[in-house]
Amino acid sequence: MAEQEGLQYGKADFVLMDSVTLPEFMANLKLRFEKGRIYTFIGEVVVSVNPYKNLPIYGKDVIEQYKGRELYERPPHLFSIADAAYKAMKRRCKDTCIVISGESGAGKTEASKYIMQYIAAITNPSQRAEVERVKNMLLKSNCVLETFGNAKTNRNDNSSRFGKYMDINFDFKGDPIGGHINNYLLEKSRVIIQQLGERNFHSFYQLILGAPEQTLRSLHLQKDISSYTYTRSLAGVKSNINDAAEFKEVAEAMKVIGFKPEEIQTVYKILAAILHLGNVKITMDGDTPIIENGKVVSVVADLLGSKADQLEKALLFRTVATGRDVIDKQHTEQEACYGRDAFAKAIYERLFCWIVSRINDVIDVRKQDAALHGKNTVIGVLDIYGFEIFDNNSFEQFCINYCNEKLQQLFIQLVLTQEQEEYKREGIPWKHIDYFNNQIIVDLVEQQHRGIISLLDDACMNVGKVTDAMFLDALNRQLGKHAHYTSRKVTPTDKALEYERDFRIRHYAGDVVYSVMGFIDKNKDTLFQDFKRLMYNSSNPVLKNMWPEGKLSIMEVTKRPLTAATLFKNSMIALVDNLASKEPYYVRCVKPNDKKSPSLFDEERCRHQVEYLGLLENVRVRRAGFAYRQVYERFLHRYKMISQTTWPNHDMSSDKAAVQKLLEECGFHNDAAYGKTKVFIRTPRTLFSLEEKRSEMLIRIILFLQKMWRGTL
Ligand code: AD9
Ligand code: MG
Repeated sequence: MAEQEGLQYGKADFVLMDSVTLPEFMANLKLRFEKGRIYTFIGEVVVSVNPYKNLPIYGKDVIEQYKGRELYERPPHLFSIADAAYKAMKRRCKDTCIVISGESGAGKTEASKYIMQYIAAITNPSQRAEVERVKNMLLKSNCVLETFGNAKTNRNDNSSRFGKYMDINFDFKGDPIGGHINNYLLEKSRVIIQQLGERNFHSFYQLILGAPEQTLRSLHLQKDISSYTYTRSLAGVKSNINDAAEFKEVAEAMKVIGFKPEEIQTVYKILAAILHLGNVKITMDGDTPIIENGKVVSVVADLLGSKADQLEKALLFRTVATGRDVIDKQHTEQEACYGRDAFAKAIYERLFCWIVSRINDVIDVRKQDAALHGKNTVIGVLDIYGFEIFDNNSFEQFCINYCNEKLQQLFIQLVLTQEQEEYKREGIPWKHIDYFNNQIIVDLVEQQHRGIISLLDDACMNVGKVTDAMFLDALNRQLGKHAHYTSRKVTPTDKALEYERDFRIRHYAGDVVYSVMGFIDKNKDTLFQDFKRLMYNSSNPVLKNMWPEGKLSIMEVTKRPLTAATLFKNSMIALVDNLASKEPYYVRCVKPNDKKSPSLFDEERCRHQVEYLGLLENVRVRRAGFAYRQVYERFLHRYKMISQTTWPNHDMSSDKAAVQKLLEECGFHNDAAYGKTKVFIRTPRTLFSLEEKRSEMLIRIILFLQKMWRGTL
């Protein structure tokens, strides 16, 4: 249990509470928040409350205090968890992962950065140049990814709009030798439209407000966000984000990571092309769609390394194959505008994925290097978009919230279920602790044939025209009676929309009403092949490389790609499998209020989070549980030298009896329970004492042997 600083700061571990009740939990959380103690343990889980102010608790001096120490030796901190994961990886050669969860704005991304900084600070004592290089890359990659993947939302000024899982690889010495980033579904719809009060991705503002005059001129950009449809929404609103300064920092970081000058130029060109593309105006001239501002199209074509007439054609026509013939089919105005926006979103998404893969190129452990380094182990850090509820929730929130359901399920599986099942299996007396199991909601979303994603895919695969309203009807038919699903009848404001448009999911973290509008389009994620071919034929080799499938001719494109929701579901299932294969460490982030205030502890909001995160159940399981368990044989292998009964071998009826005797002799009998195959020890201190006794005995044995060899015995 964690070192206590003094009772005025509350209990450092919720396990120490006098009684496990919600009021006592909340009182302790509040007291600690108000005293600037934002971290509290539940055993090995760290609960963190966003302080919304800079605290002097991440410096070198603090890092030194945590380095190599046992979890319970120092006050709770992110560094305790980082060190525990690192030690497990180094001492026991275990792959570990740190899963950071909590709702939007609760502090996950900040926590993930502190954890990485800690790992960087405590490794490579011999200052090997290659390791320093890798560490620098890993740290620098954060700011680049945040620029392109984060945005201001109504919940968080720097909200992650993509999921990130980063593996850090270590060599046998425990030094980082590389890494790999997996990114999950970027919220690309933000490129073309944002909710009231929100911004586009940071990258656009940084370029417009931070790039030197000369760069802006070459990109035909004005230093004014109101000039562009895609960035206009918050023009004139004062922001406390310093885009200009960040532009410089990110340009520098990209250079350090190894982006070549022509690659950085291409990144700027792509951002500028998207901004200009948003200004392309399409109208109808009779039944023919036309572009009103051809000059803008020329600028976009130029920036993308293609020809203006070809881009114009791709915007206004679509190549379709009818039997053996290939014809140019003219768009309606609506189709052309849809195509333009889909193109803008797709270019941005490709750019983002390309940036991730470029970073991976330089941080990935090359195969030959891995062989050189021998066995390498991994610490994974997961920082993903948090659960969110907006005034208007769409397909993106549906995916994000489903992702959070999956992570909650993993937590339940690993922390609440497995632990209890093991006690049952081992025959340890145990009073079952109840908790809400959200598997039912995960199934509602992902179940084969009957889940929402399956029904959405059915709607998208249908050859006839299926509308969002028809999809909603299908949901209602199939899921109308599900305990976590309801559909709402919305009185249509527009006569053309005479149907219900919303459905509600009762998520583990609260009810969310999703507007069904746009679900089908976003799930199909159609991008006309003409745009892909256009990009594949770009004269800019960096851009061309981002679009390999543009190589296919229209006759070759037959296979229907997987839908966005199914791709996301598959990636989530793979992610959870990966996390479950590692030894997990948890950080559970709580957001103290919705005002970003450092002094307000909104009890209602916090209580809700404590409840849905299952923190109280976590305390109960932990409190009734045991900190350490080991099969009898291996336990003896490590500690048998402590007792004369077991050293060098015991003659008792079983290993279990021998372990019992050993612990009795040491006076730890009351702190242990004896299962069928394993011994369970309740408090870490007992283990600590056993370790000390073992070290003492080992020293005595060594001295004894030395004397024997010298013949002085
Ligand atoms: V989201 O799901 O990506 O929308 P996060 O990642 O949980 O969300 P984030 O880490 O971005 O939240 O934190 C939000 C803001 O809270 C930060 O921009 C900081 O201003 C503030 N914050 C969070 N953690 C800390 C901290 N340890 N110290 C100081 C913090 N400020
Ligand atoms: Mg984040």
